[in-house]
This record gives sequence, structure tokens and C-alpha cells, in this order.
Amino acid sequence: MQTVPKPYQDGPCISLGLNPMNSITLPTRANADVIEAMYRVWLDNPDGVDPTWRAFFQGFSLGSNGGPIGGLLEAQGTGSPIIDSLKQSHVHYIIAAYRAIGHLQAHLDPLSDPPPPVPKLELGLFQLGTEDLDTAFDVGTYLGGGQMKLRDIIDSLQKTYCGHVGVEYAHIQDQDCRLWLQERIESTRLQPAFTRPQKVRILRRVHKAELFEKFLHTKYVGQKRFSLEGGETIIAALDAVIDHCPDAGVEEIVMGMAHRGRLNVLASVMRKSFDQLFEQFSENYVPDTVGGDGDVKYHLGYESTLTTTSGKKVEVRLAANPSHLEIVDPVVEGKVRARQRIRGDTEERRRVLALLIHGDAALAGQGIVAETLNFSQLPGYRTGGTVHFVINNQIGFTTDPGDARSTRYCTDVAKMIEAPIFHVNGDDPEAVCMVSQLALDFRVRWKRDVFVDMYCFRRHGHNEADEPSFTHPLLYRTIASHPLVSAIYTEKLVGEGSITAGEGDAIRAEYSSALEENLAKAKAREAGKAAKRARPADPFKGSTAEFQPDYHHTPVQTGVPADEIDRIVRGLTTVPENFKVNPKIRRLLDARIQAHRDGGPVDWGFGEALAFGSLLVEGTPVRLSASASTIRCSPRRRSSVSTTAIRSIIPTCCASGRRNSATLRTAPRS
Ligand SMILES: Cc1ncc(C[n+]2csc(CCOP(=O)(O)OP(=O)(O)O)c2C)c(N)n1
Ligand SMILES: [Mg+2]
Repeated sequence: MQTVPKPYQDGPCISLGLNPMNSITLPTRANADVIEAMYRVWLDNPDGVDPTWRAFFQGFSLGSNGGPIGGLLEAQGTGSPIIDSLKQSHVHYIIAAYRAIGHLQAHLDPLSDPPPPVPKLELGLFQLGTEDLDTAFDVGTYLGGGQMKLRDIIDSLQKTYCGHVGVEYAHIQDQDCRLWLQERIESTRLQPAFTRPQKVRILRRVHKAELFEKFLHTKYVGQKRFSLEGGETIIAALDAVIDHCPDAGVEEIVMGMAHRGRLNVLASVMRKSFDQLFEQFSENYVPDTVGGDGDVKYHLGYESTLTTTSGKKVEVRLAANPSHLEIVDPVVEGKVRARQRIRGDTEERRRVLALLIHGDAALAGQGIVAETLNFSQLPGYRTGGTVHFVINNQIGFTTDPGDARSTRYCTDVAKMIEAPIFHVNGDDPEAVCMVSQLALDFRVRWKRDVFVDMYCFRRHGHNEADEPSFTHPLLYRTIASHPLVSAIYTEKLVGEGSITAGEGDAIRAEYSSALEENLAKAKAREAGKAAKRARPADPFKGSTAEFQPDYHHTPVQTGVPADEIDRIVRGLTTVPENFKVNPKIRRLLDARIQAHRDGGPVDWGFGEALAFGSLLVEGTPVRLSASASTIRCSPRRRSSVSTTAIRSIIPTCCASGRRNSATLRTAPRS
């Protein structure tokens, strides 16, 4: 790229024949560099140059009707071509177009060829042609400014926006946020730059994920496991995010996910012991579930502390989840807020991260997703942004995307909160890991949600007992011949010289022998247990359920000393000085004071408020949510009062987040 000299540089000037002419601001002798530089400023912002320059460029633009400025200058003897203004502005349009819709041209689906050229990105639409490819144009804000040949601009835009990643971020209204992301995207051309050891780690994670599925497939034939096959790259992506956490200041992750790949995540990411997992697969295993449906292994939560390559630890908690798709989302957000409060992280909300893994059909189909997203920036609910992953296997049970949603992408709901979305081809593990780490950086920097939509496929039926070719014979013929992602990635690494073919074989052999070993052990264990036919001693071993106290009926002390009640009543009935409260509310508060003085009786709402107050003075936070806790139509149960004088600030009351209301003795909003 050429650098452009600063405007107003000293040097000879040429008369351009404009009249009147300002001899100070309009050069009197040719200096193409100065004119180009001024021209660039004018293109970016017509008000950025003085009126004489502005008149000149406007006149030129009109007069030349898009003709080359170079001709004019050459006629004046400069010999240096200047950019054609009309074409130049179209080059700016084409850059803007790639930023906004380049994702339409990206190669996202591992089962398809790259998409055909998108007409909306064709040169002709921008009144540019192949004859312009070797012309240098100003690139505005792209890559820090300067000039590039059109050919190089297009190549660079294609590489950035139309490779294995298609990014949607033009809908972000906050300009600083959008430009931050744009800079990260464009400066790297969205090309992964992993070191050799990092590449080997990614390959190992992919092998590990495949091995686990292969193991279950061989060992527990026909059993439901909701295999991850076709989407194994997610394991490498989760590993990449966890490994990146210490750099981003994240110490803990609370994770939520449904059925698909859950066992693999437990084993390959959270390192849940194979023994425990296999025990739950065993035919001897009688899960102690309410429904007793044998599906307990897909619903259990788990916790572990993982050591990253930097040596730092990250705690990972996978929330237990019911069968109801996506309903775990708000539960995870609530857990994150609780964990953030426990860690004293209610300002930055950086140390505890919410990570949700969705299925493509569930993400688009379940209303709770939109509800949870809508809460994501509310003061009483925000968690500092969630990193969302989509295992987008392009099917939901037997339903195709076209029958399941009204929009192109399953992530379109994310645009309602202006979250950036990285669509990425799951057969390119480096691209997936790269955008996953970028997503984490984005979340930490902007405290907002971000989505990674990994396009993949489902190698088997919805569960392993289903026959997918009954409904999708052609698709499943294609899938049957599609190579493993480990094979695709190994070929790439060998091709670029990152590993030798021998090293690739050694890694595969290492995992294959681990598979054999584990199979043999599992068979031996099973043989030993078959005779007993007994249920395991602790069916919830390893789950978070283990740590919950036993339920009991032993009476507990609930009474509160009288002087504490006095204190609570004072707190509940005292409004700050100069706080103009509605007269009806004043009467209600006075009635409560009187009821307390008389030794009762108290109404339900007052009793409830006393109970909350007693918890608070004991140090137990009480969180009241929803408008019903402050609602005007239910004054007897409200926990806050509004002043009739706008903008009264009440320092003695806990912040309620509303300028004209005071919360009576409720907990801080954390
Ligand atoms: C609320 C709800 N509706 C329907 C179901 C039944 N169900 C279970 S999995 C599934 C398909 C989900 O598809 P997707 O989200 O794409 O996940 P995938 O299985 O493809 O990974 C359906 C409809 C359910 N469990 N919960
Ligand atoms: Mg799906």
C-alpha cells in the first residue's frame, strides 16, 4: 500500500484555472500528492477541507462526470494520475458492501462447495470493471487508509469476509464497538495465526472428540447418546476459549447446553471420568430419576477445575438441564450473577463468564432465547455478556432449516440485541478456534453477547436409534462419504509443513490405542458387575447433586427478637427527608407503624416485608424481580415507593436504579 503525504505540505503549486482562487489554500503549481491528499480528505468528509478545495472537487466531480482527474492534471503537466472521483466513491461502496454482506459469499457449509458469486458484490454493480483492477484507489478507513490497487482491495476483502468465516456486525449501532470489531477483523484478515504447538493441540482435541464418540458407538451399540459426530470441532473451540480465559481475565465459566454432544463435553472438556460416564451407560445402571427414563446422563450437571496451558486454573460449571430445550439459558444467567456476586465481581462482571451452547433449531424456535437475550443488558439481570455457541448441524430432529425458521440464519434472533455473529465452517478447526477466542475478547471488552455459529452436520440420526435416510436419503449419502474433520485438518497441517505425515499418524495411533485400552477396561468392568446386577452405590457420583444437603424435616428456628422487628419496621416505614411520598402510601406506612405499635395484627404484605427484612439483617440477600415488586396497583406488597417530586435522590436507601423511587431495605442490585 502506498502512503499518502500530509495535506498542505510545502512545495510548488499549479494554477488550476479556477476563479476566484485563494493563493494560500489553493496551490498555484502542480503537486499531485497534495491534491490527492486533499481529495481523500474531501471524499471522507466534504466539510473536512476549506470551501475553495470543496468547490474545486465538487466542480471537478460534476464537470468530469466521473472522468479521470489524471487527464486534467496531465494536461497541466503533472504527469501523475489522480483518482477518478466517481469510481473512487464506488470503491468505498464496495468496501462497505463486503463489510455488510460479505458473509453471503463465505463458504460455511462443510457439505457444500463454496457458494457461487453473489451478484450484490460483483464489480459491475459498482460501475467498476476488470479494466480498473490495476488502478490504485483510496481505501478510506479500510486497513488504516492509503491507496491500494482495486485487485488487491478485492482480494483482501474476499479473504477477510468470504473465507470460512462470515461475520455479521454491520447491525451494531454503537460505532466504537463496531469499529473495534472491524479493526480486529480486518487487521488480521480473519486468518488464524496459531503456533505449531497450538495447532497440534487443536488436532489432538478433534481426535479426542472423535475417539470418544467412536468408543461409545462401538461399545454401546444403538444406545441413545446424541452424538456430536459431524460437529466435533466444538470440543477444540471450547478448549480454545477455556485456554484463553486467563488472558481475558476470566476465572470461571458457567455453561449451559442441551443433549447434543453433552457427554463428549463432559468427558473431553470437563474431564469427567470415563468410569463414571460408562457406569451411567451400563445396563445395570438404574438411575434415581423422578421420571426414571434412563436419560439421567444427559441432564446431570458437573463441575471441574481445569488447568490451562499457562498453568492458570479455570473453574467450569455445567448446569444441569431438563429436556425442555433452551430453558437452561436464563438459569445459567442467574447462576452467573450469583457466582459474580460471590466473587465480588458485580461491577466489571469479567471474572465469571456465561457460555451457552445451542442447537440450531432450538435457538431459532424457542421463545425463551429471545426473552433471555432481551434481559441481557438490563441492570437487574445483566451478566456482562454471554458467549453463545451454536452446534449448527443444519437439522432439528428431522426438520430442515427451511421448515423451521423464516430467516436465513438460525442466529438472526441475536440481532435484536445487536450481538455480532461469526458464522464459521466446522471443517476448519483453526477458523472456529480463532473466532471463538475473538468472541471471548469481544465479550470481555464490550460486556455484550456474541455468537459463534458453527456450521456442521449430524453424522447419524437424531439419536443413534433413528435411521436418518428414511427422511433424508440424499443428504445422508453425502454425509456417509464425508471425511472426518481430523483427516481434513491433518492433511492441511501436513500440506503446510506444520507436522509430518508420520507425526499425524502417531497422534491418530495414540488415540486409537487409548480407545482400545478403554474398551477393554470397560468390558472387564462390565463383566465383573454383570453378576451383581446391583445399582451403583451412588448414582449421582460426580454430579453437583452430590454436594446438596439432604432434605430434612427437623424444625428450624424462625423467630426474630422483638428489637430486631423494631429495627426492620423502622427501615420499612421511614422515607428519607424531603422525599415526597404519595399521601395514600404515607397513610399505608402510618397504618403499619400503628399496627406494629399495637402488637398486630399485620396484613400479608407487611408480614412478607418483615420476613424479607429479617433475612436482610441476617445478611441474606433478597432479590425481588419483576414490576410486581414495585407495582402501583398492589401497594400493600410493594417494596419501593415513588416520590411525587421528580429527581429526588435518596442516599439513605439502597439504589433502585430509578431516579424517582426509593427501595425500602432491599438488597443492593447485584
Ligand atoms: C421445548 C422442547 N421442544 C421440543 C423438544 C423435542 N426435541 C428434542 S431435540 C429436538 C430437536 C432439536 O434440534 P436442534 O436444536 O437443532 O438440536 P440437534 O439435535 O440438531 O443438535 C426436539 C424438537 C424438546 N426437548 N424441548
Ligand atoms: Mg440441529
